[in-house]
Amino acid sequence: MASSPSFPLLLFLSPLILLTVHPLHTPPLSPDNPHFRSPPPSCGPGQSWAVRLHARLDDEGHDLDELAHLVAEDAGLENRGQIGQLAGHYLLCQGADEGQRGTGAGKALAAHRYVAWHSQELILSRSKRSVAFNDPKYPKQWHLHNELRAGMDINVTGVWERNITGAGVTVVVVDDGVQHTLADIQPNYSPEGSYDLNSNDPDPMPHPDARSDNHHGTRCAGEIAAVSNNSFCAVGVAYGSKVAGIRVLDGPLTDSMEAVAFNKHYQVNDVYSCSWGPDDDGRTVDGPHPLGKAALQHGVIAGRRGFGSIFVVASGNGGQYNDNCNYDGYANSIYTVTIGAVDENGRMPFYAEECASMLAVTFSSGGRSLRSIVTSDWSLQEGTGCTDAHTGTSAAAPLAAGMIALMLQVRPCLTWRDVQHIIAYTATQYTDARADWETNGAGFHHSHQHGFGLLNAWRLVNAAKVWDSVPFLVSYQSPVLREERQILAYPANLVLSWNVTAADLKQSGMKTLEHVSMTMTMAHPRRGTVEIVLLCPSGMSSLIGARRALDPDASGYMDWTFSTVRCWGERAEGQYTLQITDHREPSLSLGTLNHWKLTLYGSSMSFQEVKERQRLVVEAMGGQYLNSNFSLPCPPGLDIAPEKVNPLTSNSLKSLLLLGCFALFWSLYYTLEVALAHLDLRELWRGRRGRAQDGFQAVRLEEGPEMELQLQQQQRVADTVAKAPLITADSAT
Ligand SMILES: *[C@@H]1O[C@H](CO)[C@@H](O)[C@H](O)[C@H]1NC(C)=O
Ligand SMILES: *[C@@H]1O[C@H](CO)[C@@H](O)[C@H](O)[C@H]1NC(C)=O
Ligand SMILES: *[C@@H]1O[C@H](CO)[C@@H](O)[C@H](O)[C@H]1NC(C)=O
Ligand SMILES: *[C@@H]1O[C@H](CO)[C@@H](O)[C@H](O)[C@H]1NC(C)=O
Ligand SMILES: *[C@@H]1O[C@H](CO)[C@@H](O)[C@H](O)[C@H]1NC(C)=O
Ligand SMILES: [Ca+2]
Ligand SMILES: [Ca+2]
Ligand SMILES: [Ca+2]
Repeated sequence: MASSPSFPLLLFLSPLILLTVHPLHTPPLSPDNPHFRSPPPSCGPGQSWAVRLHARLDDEGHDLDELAHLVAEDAGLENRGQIGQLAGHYLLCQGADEGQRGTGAGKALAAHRYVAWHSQELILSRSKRSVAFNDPKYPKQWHLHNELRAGMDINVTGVWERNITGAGVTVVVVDDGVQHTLADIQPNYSPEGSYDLNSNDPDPMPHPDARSDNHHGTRCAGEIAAVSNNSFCAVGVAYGSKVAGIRVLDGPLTDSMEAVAFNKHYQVNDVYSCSWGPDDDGRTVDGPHPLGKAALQHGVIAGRRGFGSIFVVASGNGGQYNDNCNYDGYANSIYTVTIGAVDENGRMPFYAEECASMLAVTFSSGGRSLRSIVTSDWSLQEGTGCTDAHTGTSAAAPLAAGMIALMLQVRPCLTWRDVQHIIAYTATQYTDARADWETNGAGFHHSHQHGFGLLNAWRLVNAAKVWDSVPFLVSYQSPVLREERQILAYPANLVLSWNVTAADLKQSGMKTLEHVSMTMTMAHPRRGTVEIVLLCPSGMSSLIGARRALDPDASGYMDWTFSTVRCWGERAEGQYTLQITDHREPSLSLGTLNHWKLTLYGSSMSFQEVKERQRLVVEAMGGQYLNSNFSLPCPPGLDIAPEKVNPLTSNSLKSLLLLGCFALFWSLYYTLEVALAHLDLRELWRGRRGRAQDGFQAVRLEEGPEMELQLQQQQRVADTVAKAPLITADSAT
């Protein structure tokens, strides 16, 4: 990707070096310190100076208070006394009419021998401290600022106060349309990023329908970018960003439509917010089909000038059916940011799905007595342009997309993997009875219910500000391991393992992990009773294959890929173990594990570098980098032509998509993927013969050298897939 492999360490260390010389670093005086914010009695805005005096007494034996007095006199300021409990720190004020002398005071302080450090109060943080919007529903948007339950919000107001609102970033809502004529959408609407794939025109305006439910995309768009302070409805997380719409869910969705949607205007659209997925009935195993997969991959390689499109997907609403997002190929893809939902108490709502590949959670609706999400709504049919009833993991994913827009404003060159890393480094753990928090070998906490934790806009943006791109992606693939072994009934376990040695990793240079995935083929009379646990070398366990009581399918799994993020940052080398057991009904026969394969994704980042980044992120949380005009350099990005494909001619589309995919993939990834065994290739080809009826694209894809595509699951369903928006049924709430 854009992260050049060779500029890492120096750049990476530069913030640390800067830190040591940067005056704002002095922790007690960071402008976020409450004492600094409200020093008693305060001066007028922009008229106060904070100073720290040299700790020692001077030769004449003055004490600190006397020194402060002298300093104030010399600088023409008035000493207002010590700041809070901070010995040696004083607040000095200048008169309101002395604006001219402000610069003089700064110079005097800078030159003064008693002064160790000084800073003029930031006008921005003072005058905009309390964001007071006149939008009538803003006070009800608890997910932005929760006064009832402290901490149960996305902590975004401090980011806004620093004028970080998503400016320059475009988020596209891939859904059933966006009503862009609303007062809360229109000023932020991006027609350049929009398209209507259901009607094949550039305008994604939703169409009224019999059930009056094509309001979904508009609601998601409002959560992201509803205009602030316009006396109308609500406020979006990134109200300074642009929002586009791709209308694709209002009608039958095909693989090629999905592929077009994922790359549509991908030099305009930075973040793709997808609040939908395969059926959440607790028995479906499905994901992107070959073209959709190729488009996701192409998007992270070529989108955003090569920094990679950010695909945000919802974890799914099948909680009450025991569904698990590892059976959802969008949610367990390495290319997507998978977001789950928690209610305003931080609890997992009844509808929310869990899985080992979930990155993080953010807020949405909960039980009947809990508040839902207040956002824009369409004004067609019964809509009023505003709603307080947006629900489901559908409502969570757009909040995450909005937060990512804030991150991209402060650091536009973050790659798609940087965004995932920053989420892992900053999401917060909290106490919840249902969460099975575990800390992995690299110190990251994760729970199957909450991912790495709650997204926090303040933490995300501060980390983004100091984040230097991670080294490029590398992968390792084991050979296909033929087993043909019976899956034992619980409490017995089929235990399989594979050792990844230093020599195995030498070629790719992989040191630490990101995603770990396992692709398997299994025959079983009722696959929902099988449970699969993956152990990483550290001993960290992931429930990658959860039991699903409602899944009676008798065809087992055919090359299904499970994945986990729970080993993030750990050392890649060592023994990986699978534990498979069957909580079967005694009447049924035993299943058989035919073959499996391990794939590791990671980078050449060393374990020590992971630890250093963790330290840097902790250090950045004070806000000192955001407040100063600190900035890391950004590489320029690739010059990639906007997609020239006419979605109507699907053949030319496919060729182009794949060609582009191959070219870039070869240049960037080839060396990393060489470990793929040829045996493996033949294996998969044999396995997929006879699926010609499955569609034109299959043959083409398989002939290509494209590596990832070989991981594709066999799709038994037709090209037209039912895609349900992830909203919870009102009857169920
Ligand atoms: C919102 O607009 C009002 C005027 O209607 C203005 O006084 C206020 O400062 C604005 N608030 C923000 C946060 O911009
Ligand atoms: C929330 O943001 C504020 C800055 O606005 C910061 O001081 C505070 O530490 C953040 N809280 C959490 C829990 O991150
Ligand atoms: C806030 O940011 C916007 C967009 O970057 C800019 O146009 C505006 O001048 C900024 N406002 C302040 C008060 O800095
Ligand atoms: C894998 O490594 C473990 C210890 O790390 C060792 O006990 C085991 O024998 C190894 N297995 C193989 C197949 O090399
Ligand atoms: C911020 O930038 C301005 C000019 O762009 C520069 O004069 C000033 O020294 C910088 N401040 C800090 C704290 O780096
Ligand atoms: Ca249209
Ligand atoms: Ca508004
Ligand atoms: Ca699901």
